[in-house]
Amino acid sequence: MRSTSSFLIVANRLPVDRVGEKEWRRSPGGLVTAIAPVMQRRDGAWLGWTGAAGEELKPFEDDGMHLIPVPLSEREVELYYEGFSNATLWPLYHDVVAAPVYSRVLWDAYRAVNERFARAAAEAAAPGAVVWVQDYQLQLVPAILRRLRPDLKIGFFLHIPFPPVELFCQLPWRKEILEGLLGADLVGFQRPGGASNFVRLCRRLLGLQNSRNEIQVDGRAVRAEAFPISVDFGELDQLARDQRIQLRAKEIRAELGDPEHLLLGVDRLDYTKGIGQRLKAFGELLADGSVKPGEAAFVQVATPTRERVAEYVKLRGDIELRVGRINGEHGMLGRQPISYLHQSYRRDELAALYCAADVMVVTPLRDGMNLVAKEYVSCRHDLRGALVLSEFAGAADELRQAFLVNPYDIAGMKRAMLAAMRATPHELARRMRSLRRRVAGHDVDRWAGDFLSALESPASNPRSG
Ligand code: ADQ
Repeated sequence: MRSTSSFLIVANRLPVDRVGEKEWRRSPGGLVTAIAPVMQRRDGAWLGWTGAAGEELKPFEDDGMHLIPVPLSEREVELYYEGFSNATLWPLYHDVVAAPVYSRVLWDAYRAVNERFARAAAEAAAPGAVVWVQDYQLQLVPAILRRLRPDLKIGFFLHIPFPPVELFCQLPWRKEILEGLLGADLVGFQRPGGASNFVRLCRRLLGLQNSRNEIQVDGRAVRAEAFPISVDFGELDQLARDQRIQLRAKEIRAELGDPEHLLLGVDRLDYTKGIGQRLKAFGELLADGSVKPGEAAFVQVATPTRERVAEYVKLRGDIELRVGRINGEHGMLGRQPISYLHQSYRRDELAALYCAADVMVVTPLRDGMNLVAKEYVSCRHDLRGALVLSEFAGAADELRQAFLVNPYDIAGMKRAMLAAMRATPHELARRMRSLRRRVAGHDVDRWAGDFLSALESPASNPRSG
């Protein structure tokens, strides 16, 4: 087994989940779906936690990838992962839609775990290697790694939004986070707004000079730039054309009683995703008679996630209550208007759902990108299907031909859902053609390729932001 790698991904989680004692399976979720193919092509190594507290494993190979586990104790999972990452940073970076917890104990754990990841990366990287650090759990890694290994090329990509100055300034450790990120040569964001928030904060809080998207720090230039992440359009397009998927899509519709309109939501069960708001809008459409019982069915798939964080426990209860109320009021024997599935789905079953749905409802209150919107578009070679999309998802920058909504505006969402249900086939095809063109031309390969070539190009020749 090799000792060091010239290309390294550093992420909170390894890209695999355990099945049984010794077997692993590639895990679902945005980050993994996006990077695994790049990893395999470049024969690199991936460093991250296995997902089991207290587990210490040696590096291993799986699915064509070299995987290097970083251990986390039970207490670190609670303080660094559930705590600082998901109860402090996650809500703060998503417009404080839930109140962030600010606690020095959580911060200390975050710092300690970031230090461990950086040390493990420093050991695994070959001289002059390219190291690509991922996401909000590891924002201190770039600076620690640079201190240990100044020879490395270090990139960082933030998958979630980077908040405006006014919100970020709440964080008691705001300077430390900025300094952590500045250890990278290139800091990537989903939207141009994230990059400019970062540059502005470096100027304001650290007094650093910049020219456009390039910040001067310790005689180095750090670039901040947007790289909107995407999906594997070709793979999804092909999957959706598969006869079995098409048959399954028909079957799903039949199982739901062949409604005239099938609406679909697919999300992690997260309070940023606006699931309650969209169900409320749908419930009101039934209540005010705009949609007749039996005319439309709503399928909401909500993957369990972060189940030990208090806000998520509360959210689950709230959503289940809302679904129960709407079904209780508008259901008939053997037929419910909302099918709510608190489960994870296989990729082919998800593709069949996308093919079956007339209206895909993606209404986050704030979202870095939202891959579900792009997956839906990739599956609709038939040019049917409408996408209702929140203007607060990063994807809204690109998917301009969606039915764009403000998820806080319930009346507006009702109008958009109705417009999507009533649009003519001609209009749907016009919109879907344009959406597909965008995603096909800006797929996940392009995202990773753009980021890595910007990282590997000399700093004196920056790409324009
Ligand atoms: P997420 O918040 O997880 O990602 P999203 O971009 O929608 O959100 O990705 C979710 C992924 O999980 C999709 O690939 C989807 O197919 C899959 N998924 C969702 N529900 C599922 C289910 N029930 N069963 C199986 N798979 C399911 C974070 C950021 C996003 C950003 C991504 C990538 O919050 O804004 O787009 O990272 O950068």
